[in-house]
Amino acid sequence: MNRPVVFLLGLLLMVSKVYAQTLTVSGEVTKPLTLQAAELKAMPHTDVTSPDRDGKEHRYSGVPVIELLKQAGISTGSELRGKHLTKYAVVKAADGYEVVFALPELDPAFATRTILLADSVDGTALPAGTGPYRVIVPGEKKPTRWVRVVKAIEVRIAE
Ligand SMILES: Nc1nc2c(c(=O)[nH]1)N[C@H]1C(S)=C(S)[C@@H](COP(=O)(O)O)O[C@H]1N2
Ligand SMILES: [Mo]
Repeated sequence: MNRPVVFLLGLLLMVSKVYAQTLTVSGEVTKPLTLQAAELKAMPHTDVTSPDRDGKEHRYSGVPVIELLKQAGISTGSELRGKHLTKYAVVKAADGYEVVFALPELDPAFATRTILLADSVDGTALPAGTGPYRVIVPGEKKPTRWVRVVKAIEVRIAE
């Protein structure tokens, strides 16, 4: 292959790699976000331990979903009342899979568990097909909402 072609292919690979690790937070927020991997990595991380499908405990590390929503400007804590209580977050994956969380499920002023956007398990990055980001819902009896390959979080308001 000639040099310009190799260069273009390399560029395409780089762009697609960056895109694959980008997370957007959009919808009914005051500051829509497009977070690059480096920005997410730099945010304060929290650990949660939860049994996996295999029944074994694993330690997940990541950013609490509520922190991402806060950065996008949603109302939390004592401000999470009235009309704000009709808001919910839709977590969307690369394969089109989507699940919903009501805001109080995510807000530490209400919830007893931390729902995490994890980027590592037991100290290593999540494998392809699961990561770079996966939602962890500790203690939930089914892993149905443990969304793999999260691409976007969209806040909506119930009609
Ligand atoms: N992106 C995405 N995440 C997903 C799913 C899916 O189809 N796509 N399935 C869910 C369901 S129904 C289950 S049971 C768990 C399975 O998790 P595992 O692949 O780690 O066993 O992933 C959840 N997360
Ligand atoms: Mo499932």
